[in-house]
Amino acid sequence: MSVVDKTTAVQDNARPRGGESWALCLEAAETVARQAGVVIREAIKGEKQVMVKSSMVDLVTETDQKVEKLIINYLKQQFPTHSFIGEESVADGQGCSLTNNPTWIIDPVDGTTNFVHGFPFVAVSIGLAVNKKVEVGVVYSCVADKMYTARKGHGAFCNGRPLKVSKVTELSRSLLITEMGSSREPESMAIRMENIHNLVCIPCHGIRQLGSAALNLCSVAAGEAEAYFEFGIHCWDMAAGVLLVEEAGGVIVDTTGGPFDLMSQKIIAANCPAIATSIADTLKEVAVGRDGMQT
Ligand code: LIP
Repeated sequence: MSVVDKTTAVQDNARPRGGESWALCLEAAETVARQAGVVIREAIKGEKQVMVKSSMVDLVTETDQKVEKLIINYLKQQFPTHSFIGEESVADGQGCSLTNNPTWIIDPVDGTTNFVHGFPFVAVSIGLAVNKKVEVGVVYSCVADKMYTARKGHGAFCNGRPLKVSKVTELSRSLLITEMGSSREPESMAIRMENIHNLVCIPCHGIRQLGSAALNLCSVAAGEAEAYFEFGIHCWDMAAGVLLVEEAGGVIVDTTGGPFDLMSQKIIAANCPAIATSIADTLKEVAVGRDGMQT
């Protein structure tokens, strides 16, 4: 490939098809995440219209739906050639196929159960994937007013301060995070509990369940926990947070220890390969679906 071709190729890779720069995309995501955060903060302590989705504990509110429309309308106006995957749009029957086109992957209120109860661990999560790789990630912890941002190759930040993962390298000295998820199917519950039991008995220092995948990933990126793992979550829960962990020096793998797949509904995010491998070696697999296969 000639020098000119290589230069062109690099420039093409550096910009989505529409020619927008990553900085512009990050700025737009931050702006609309902050606007969404105002709506969530105003609603979190009020009366809510609560509905259920895949199970009695898989909740959605009118705020989730309103905030997702706000985010998509704003980004569509800025980037009309881009595609969108939103949690509540998918729940309403829209597609969930991740193509090579620049695609915004959005969870308007990550931690909806927390939101319903007024528990403040809630976030707006907005990721941008191009050629199926996340290039931009924004997670806004709107009650705490913490804006987590990352661009691939440019580091991860919280309110502008650099994020770095923990330096701990042994599972026995680790604080872990996981979730029970939104399935109460007895067999999968039993495996989840067995996984928690086996890790606690290593012993690790502790296991936390705080109800937001996006903020769990931010905790790993910020060095506040060594790892987070979960079975049964979706691309919109993970897209922004996985980039934050990677840009903060961490690793993202499948629950088997193999390569991570954003659509696989399972994840291990860790501060280092050694801890990721120790967790993968301990986990028993929980049967989950695959995003984009929704009927
Ligand atoms: C939640 C995730 C969490 C998972 C819950 C739920 P939501 O996302 O953040 O990790 O355990 O079941 O999926 O539904 O609040 O956007």
